[in-house]
Amino acid sequence: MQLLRISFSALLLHGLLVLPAPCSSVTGRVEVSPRARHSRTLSDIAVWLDPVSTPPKPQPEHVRLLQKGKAFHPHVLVVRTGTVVDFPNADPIFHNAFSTYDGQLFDVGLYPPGTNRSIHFRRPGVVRVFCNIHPAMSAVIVVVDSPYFTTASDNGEYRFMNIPAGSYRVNVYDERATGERQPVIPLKIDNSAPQVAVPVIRLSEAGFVHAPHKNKFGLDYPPGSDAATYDGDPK
Ligand SMILES: [Cu+2]
Repeated sequence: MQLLRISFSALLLHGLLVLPAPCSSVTGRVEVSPRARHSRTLSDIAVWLDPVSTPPKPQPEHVRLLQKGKAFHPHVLVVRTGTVVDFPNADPIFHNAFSTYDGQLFDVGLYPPGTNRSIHFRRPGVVRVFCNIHPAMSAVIVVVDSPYFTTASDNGEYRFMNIPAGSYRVNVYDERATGERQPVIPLKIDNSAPQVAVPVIRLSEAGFVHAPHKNKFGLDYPPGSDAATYDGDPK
């Protein structure tokens, strides 16, 4: 019973009780007008807070981009720099995953049902991912130098919890946005308010055209490949 009488202040004094540092939640909304024909939801818009001072590098973490039903799930994946992305093949057929975009070049080769391939993403950037034998398959991996990232809800809302005081930049990425560059909003958090609201971020998808992509050799997919339809639509 004696132990139970240890006072709160004594625990603090001995460093046995660590009070959480004050943090704020950050909320906001992305509006897209006009929307592209293929856009039925805003849930594949990436949103992240870039800390102005670089946070320490995390331990590599594994995140999954599933190949199933001849599609990548999710269509847009946001990960922190240093993350290993696994591409498990849950289909009864072979798949591939490759990117020729400058965010990170890779090609995991053709691999059989029930197996996995992994890629370590070491630098920030937007990486468009395709399958070399199924032209309808595409995904986007947004690699960010920040632990604070998410995708918007179906109607464009987002929320970050427990953000410590500091200076940040709010970034968005919408693969169908056609503006010159996607907006970046400076944000200062001093934790004096429990909730910080970011002004609405407005994007436009006017002029978005879905063009078929090339295979990993930079050539058109051979005739007879699956129809090159867009798989960015929510299933
Ligand atoms: Cu495939």
